[in-house]
Amino acid sequence: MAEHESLEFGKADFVLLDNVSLEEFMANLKHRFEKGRIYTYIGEVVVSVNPYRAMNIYGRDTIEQYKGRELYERPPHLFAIADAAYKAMKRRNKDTCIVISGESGAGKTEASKYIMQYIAAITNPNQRAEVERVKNMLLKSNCVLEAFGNAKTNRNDNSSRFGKYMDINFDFKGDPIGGHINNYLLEKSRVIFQQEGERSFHSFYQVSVHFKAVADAMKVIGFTGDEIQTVYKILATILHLGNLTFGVDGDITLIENSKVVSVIGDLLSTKEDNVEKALLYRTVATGRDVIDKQHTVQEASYGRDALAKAMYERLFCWIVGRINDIIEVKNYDARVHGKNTVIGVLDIYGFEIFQNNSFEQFCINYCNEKLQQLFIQLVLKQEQEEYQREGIPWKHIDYFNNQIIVDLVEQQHKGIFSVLDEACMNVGKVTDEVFLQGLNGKLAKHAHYTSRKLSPTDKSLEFDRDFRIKHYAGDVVYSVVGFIDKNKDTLFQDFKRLLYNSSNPVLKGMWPEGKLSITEVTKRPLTAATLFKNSMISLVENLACKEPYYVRCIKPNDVKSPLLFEQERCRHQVEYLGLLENVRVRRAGFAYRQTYPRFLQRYKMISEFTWPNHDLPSDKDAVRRLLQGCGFDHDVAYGKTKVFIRTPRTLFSLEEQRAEMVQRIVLFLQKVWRGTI
Ligand code: AOV
Ligand code: MG
Repeated sequence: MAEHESLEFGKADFVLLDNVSLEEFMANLKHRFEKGRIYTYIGEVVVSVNPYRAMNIYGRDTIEQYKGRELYERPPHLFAIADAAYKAMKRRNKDTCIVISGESGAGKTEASKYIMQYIAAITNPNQRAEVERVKNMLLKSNCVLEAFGNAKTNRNDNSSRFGKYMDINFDFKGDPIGGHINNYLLEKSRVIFQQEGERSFHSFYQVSVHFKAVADAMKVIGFTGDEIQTVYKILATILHLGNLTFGVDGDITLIENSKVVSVIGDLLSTKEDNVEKALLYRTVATGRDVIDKQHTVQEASYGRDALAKAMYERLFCWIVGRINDIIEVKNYDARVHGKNTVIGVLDIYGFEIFQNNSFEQFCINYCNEKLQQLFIQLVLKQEQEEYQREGIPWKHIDYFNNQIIVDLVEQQHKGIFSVLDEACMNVGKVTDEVFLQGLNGKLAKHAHYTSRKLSPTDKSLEFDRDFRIKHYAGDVVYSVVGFIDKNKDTLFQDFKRLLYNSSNPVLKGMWPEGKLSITEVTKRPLTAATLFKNSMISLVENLACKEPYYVRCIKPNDVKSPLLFEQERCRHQVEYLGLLENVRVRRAGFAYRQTYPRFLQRYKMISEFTWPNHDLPSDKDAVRRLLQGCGFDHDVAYGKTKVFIRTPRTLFSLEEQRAEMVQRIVLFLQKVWRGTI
């Protein structure tokens, strides 16, 4: 049984539902949400519903209740999952990971923070100073990354606009000794453009308001004063770039508000003239000559925006890099200290649909497809492997496999990313329309792709430049406008040189490739799509070789209300997350499993053969004897190390018998104390 929570709160584990139907699943989810129970298990997976209110369930006392306990011993909680991942790592010397998924605003980032806090709280019992330092930094780094990588969107006021995977390294004692952060594609276009109702990254609004908290966190982590000041200056530069406009005088392109240029020159510790030149001209190599080619107003504006985006992205990656320098494990000698193991925590940007969806949403949604695919594989694989390992036969359950959509995006030659890269490499005129034609040509018959051209009467495809993908989580209409530019992601070399030549060493250090002159730059850089695809593939490989724990987050409504459980909205998520299939797989197999010694520890008092101790050759024999005695032998399979119980009812019954015995023992002891025996 999942725990000792009263049935008044519904079923704490969906595998305990009387019938596995969508109706029952939804009724239980809703009932628990309304009773303030936001977590429910499916076996070892936690389903979480965003409460949109402060819950009093993350404090020190709660942490103590979960520490070192087994998953099923307490009401469902993130802490139990974190503890399970930690125990598995410590006991079995295995790398584990916690994968948190769900759509935008479902509660992934909050969950990842609670998990980190839990791990920090339960480790380092000896209060070693170095370990405390590491823990403090791991926690503080969150605050900095959120300031620079999160923003208000129409889906979430604190939406992650980058993907984050954090490894925490542990020594042989199980104490954190360092970490490493991998960040994935930051939505940098937000720096220059936000949809109505949205904002740029938090950092820009914190320049005067909250920046002290962020600057303090940076200081604690170990950023120097100069570094923090440079961060400010870069933010200010980007804000000023936003005010810069271009005009023409005859055939000369000029900057209309040249005062801004001098401010930028100061901020970047470089000459005003150099800034102006980089904004208005481009150095090109023609044969042996190198000439300065003047930009058109359009080119100059493009360059300015590209500079603002690139400076922010570079700043963000630099911050991550600096944090990594500081938190990375140093001087660890495995021969002395034993194996160094990790727990990885993944918190990405969730699936999202906006009024306008572009390249960024396409990448984000593809990332979610990849993770859904991983879930399908691992949750099924793990289950299958467990049965195989324990020598128990297993039965296949049908589910929607989204591999077809993953392929649609990432397949060589035929996939959308390939078509995009091909369009970008065209020698002739490269336009978004050419890309769309390429898609229509290659994917006309694909069940998950359509476009306005292919479905002219479809009302959801409003514009000629729209195409639609049937994602696992819903249909999304994307506009091809901007795909080519965003994929090429060109930043004129002149800007790189400008920043490299700054007399501010911190800024200079961020732009090492500015060292190259125009004639030395020959290689075509990888496109944004290819880089992202490669990073996703390696992320998935990395996760797949660890023992995974899952948190599946559900967003109860679109208005951030703590009271509203929008039935349809939730049902849709339950369906596309494959939660019902998850329950079925879990149940078609066995609802409950436990190692023989632990099983005995809990239930031995209900059988005369095992209480207080058994004299059978093995714990396995003892468990068999116990279950035969209760008449449950038919509902049970005996694996090599674990007993598997198929139906929850058997477990209920065992629990009832146990409760009865406990009561009898208590009464007996009371009598002994009172001296009536
Ligand atoms: P996300 O990470 O899943 O979205 P967040 O974790 O940022 O979503 O959650 C969105 C908001 O919901 C938070 O800012 C809180 O106000 C509230 N919330 C979430 N979880 C809890 C909780 N356990 N207790 C109280 N409030 C909560 V995105 O980053 O957009 O995909 O890209
Ligand atoms: Mg988030």
